[in-house]
Amino acid sequence: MKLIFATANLHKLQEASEILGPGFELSTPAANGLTDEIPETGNTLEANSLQKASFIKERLGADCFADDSGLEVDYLDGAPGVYTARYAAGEPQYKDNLEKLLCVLKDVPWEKRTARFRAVVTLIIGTEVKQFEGVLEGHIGTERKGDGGFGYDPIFIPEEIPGPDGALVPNAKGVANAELPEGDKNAISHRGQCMRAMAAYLRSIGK
Ligand code: ITT
Repeated sequence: MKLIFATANLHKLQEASEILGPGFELSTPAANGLTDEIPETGNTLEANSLQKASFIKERLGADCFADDSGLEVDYLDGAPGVYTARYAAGEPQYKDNLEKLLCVLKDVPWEKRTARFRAVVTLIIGTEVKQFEGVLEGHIGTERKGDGGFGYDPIFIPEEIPGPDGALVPNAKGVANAELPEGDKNAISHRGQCMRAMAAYLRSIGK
């Protein structure tokens, strides 16, 4: 099945392709000739996710989906949340955002460093609009670890990880998302949950 993924984030594209597998052919707006910046002016993940997918549907007329995701840190009352990609000043790189968060949480003890990744995926098929949500619970670590994944993965310590038989086990060693094999991150991640729910929905409507 062909779908446009309304994103400029190639890490998200790579993860989604991996999770959805060979039955799906994903492409970006840019690969379809649309290089305009996709607007993202809402105050919630739901609103931004819908805005991104609707923009692509209007411009390209094709079936598509969008992901809006963010990191909610309890000590910061849910920030950076919808502003996760733009947490540090200016036009931040991943490392700027991550360093700012480590700095802000510098003296905060482990038990108060709870956080979660949340993703909202909006799928537009014909005139039908459907949203899927995924949540990954964890803690913000005190230092960067690993070089897999992207964004905040080097400082996100998930609560549970896949064990040797694939079943989830407590993350006793405090492994960061960025230290997990790609398949393990996708098995637990907020985006993985959304993509699998979206694929199940598409199967249920015979797509
Ligand atoms: P698009 O809007 O083009 O899809 P974006 O990177 O701007 O790409 P968002 O507005 O949804 O995407 O911002 C989400 C940010 O949250 C993202 O840039 C990362 O910093 C972070 N993030 C989301 N999912 C993540 C993950 O699986 N691992 C690490 N960081 C993640």
